[in-house]
Amino acid sequence: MSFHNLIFSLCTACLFGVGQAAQDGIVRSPDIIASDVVIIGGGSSGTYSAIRLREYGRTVTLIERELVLGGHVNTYHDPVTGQTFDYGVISFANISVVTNYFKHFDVPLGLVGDLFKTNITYYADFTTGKPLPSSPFPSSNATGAALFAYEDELAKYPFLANGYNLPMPIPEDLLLTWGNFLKKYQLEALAYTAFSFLEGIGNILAQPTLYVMKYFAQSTVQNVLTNGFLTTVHHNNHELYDKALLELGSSALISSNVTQVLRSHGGVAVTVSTPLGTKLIKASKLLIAIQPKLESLGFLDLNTEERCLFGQFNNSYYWDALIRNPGVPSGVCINNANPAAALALPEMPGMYLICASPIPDVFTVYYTSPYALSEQYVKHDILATTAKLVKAFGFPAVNGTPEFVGFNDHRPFELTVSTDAIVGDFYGRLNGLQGKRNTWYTGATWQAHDSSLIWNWTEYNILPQLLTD
Ligand SMILES: Cc1cc2nc3c(=O)[nH]c(=O)nc-3n(C[C@@H](O)[C@@H](O)[C@H](O)COP(=O)(O)OP(=O)(O)OC[C@H]3O[C@@H](n4cnc5c(N)ncnc54)[C@H](O)[C@@H]3O)c2cc1C
Ligand SMILES: *[C@@H]1O[C@H](CO)[C@@H](O)[C@H](O)[C@H]1NC(C)=O
Ligand SMILES: *[C@@H]1O[C@H](CO)[C@@H](O)[C@H](O)[C@H]1NC(C)=O
Ligand SMILES: *[C@@H]1O[C@H](CO)[C@@H](O)[C@H](O)[C@H]1NC(C)=O
Ligand SMILES: *[C@@H]1O[C@H](CO)[C@@H](O)[C@H](O)[C@H]1NC(C)=O
Ligand SMILES: *[C@@H]1O[C@H](CO)[C@@H](O)[C@H](O)[C@H]1NC(C)=O
Ligand SMILES: *[C@@H]1O[C@H](CO)[C@@H](O)[C@H](O)[C@H]1NC(C)=O
Repeated sequence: MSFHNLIFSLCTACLFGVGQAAQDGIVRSPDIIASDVVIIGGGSSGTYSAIRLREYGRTVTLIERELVLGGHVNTYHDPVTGQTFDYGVISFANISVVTNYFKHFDVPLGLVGDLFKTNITYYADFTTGKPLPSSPFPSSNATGAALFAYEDELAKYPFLANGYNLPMPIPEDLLLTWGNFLKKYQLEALAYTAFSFLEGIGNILAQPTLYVMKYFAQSTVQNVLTNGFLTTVHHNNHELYDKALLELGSSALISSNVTQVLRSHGGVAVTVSTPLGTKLIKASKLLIAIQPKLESLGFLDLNTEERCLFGQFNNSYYWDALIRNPGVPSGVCINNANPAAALALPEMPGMYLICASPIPDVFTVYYTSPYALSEQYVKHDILATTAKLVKAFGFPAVNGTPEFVGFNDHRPFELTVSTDAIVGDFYGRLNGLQGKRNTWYTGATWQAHDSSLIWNWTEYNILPQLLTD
């Protein structure tokens, strides 16, 4: 055993010892951590909040159940070429909150451009695999015109830019299904663009317009029209989160499970099971940065109001995957369409597309469902659908068999409530929870599935509340 190895094994033994002691139920003083703010969830909103609060001189403890921070960010590291690319969160808006954040970690941003380097786009009915003779969707000119008209509609609801501060009564149009809204304003030409940019929400035409407009925000429409989306120059969004984890050091507890949260007038006490044993965090404020589905909050001392509100959320499902050797030729992208369906949008559950990635032989797949499906089912459906496409297109045989080299289940994705609940001021009551019982909330449920807008909303609406004494 070399000297280096000896040191390592001593450290391991030492760390192990701490874990053992804690498992015996002895919480000694070093295992009590005092912080100004304790944050549950180290994804997009929780990591941003932790970094910014520290810049403002507050002490934080960030708790993340996975081994890494980043939530829906999935960066693939190709073992063959050493290249990286993103297939989870990819794009950001060019706004100061975003550019300052990336600059802080010295992660350069550039335009997304032709990220996926696809050179041939096909359309097919994924239920049969059959190629369509041409795109069943409107021309880009018609789409552009519809997007401009949509911006005029969006401008009627400026309050949508900041959380869910909805006026009462709720404007009727926001309660229409997205399908009926598109029909009413003759905006059908943008249906496919919205479908492809707002993935993960099940059957988009059935969603209340409120949710689609929150997701398809002004900044997104602008970036679609101008190709203005940013991404990391190194095609490695995870770099930001890896650097954030380093900066947070012992303030971040990763691979850790919250087992209990007790809130009182004095503050919050959070018990966490970590790989180094049980820790008790005592903080003045709690920031919940995970999506508040009731079943995800088993650790929390919920009161009747919280239980009643969180219990009303339903959610959609969203998966991304990488397949090596699917049998699709390099550079090819196949989009799912159904000319027989309304606006040619395919019914979900199903795949949005299978598309070449920057790594030869590796293809990306995105999949959604309005209801729960098992990992086994989704994987099987992806492989079966891909095989149908390969056969129907008559692609030449390739070496190797299809193999998943990435697969992520992003549930729960979009949290929604019924239109009756929306009309009944659900969101007014939900916002009323902010600051009650020393607890604040951030993340997609409170703004939208858009990291740029989550950071912007957190910066200007939530952090100021956490910074007051
Ligand atoms: C495939 C995909 C692609 C996307 N692409 C883009 C894009 O290109 N641009 C864009 O702006 N947005 C994109 N989004 C949306 C994304 O920005 C948002 O979904 C964002 O991640 C939401 O942030 P959040 O903090 O609410 O949740 P998350 O980022 O999901 O963070 C929640 C974190 O909490 C952790 N956690 C959960 N439960 C617990 C627990 N009990 N204890 C401790 N930790 C817990 C999770 O592991 C996770 O890290 C994409 C989303 C997906 C799924
Ligand atoms: C972002 O916008 C600024 C102007 O606000 C511009 O100077 C800059 O070039 C943009 N960034 C990128 C990568 O396009
Ligand atoms: C689309 O718009 C461009 C410029 O706005 C124009 O030159 C072109 O002819 C249009 N194409 C169609 C099919 O209308
Ligand atoms: C956290 O929970 C997961 C799933 O139940 C479990 O596998 C893991 O060991 C737990 N980790 C700790 C540190 O308690
Ligand atoms: C498309 O790109 C791939 C590599 O990215 C290349 O192998 C293929 O020849 C290209 N096909 C065409 C028709 O340009
Ligand atoms: C959630 O939505 C799905 C799809 O519409 C539906 O099947 C399911 O019953 C809903 N669940 C709840 C709790 O409302
Ligand atoms: C960011 O937040 C500010 C302050 O609330 C708001 O004025 C601005 O419109 C937001 N930016 C975007 C792109 O939504």
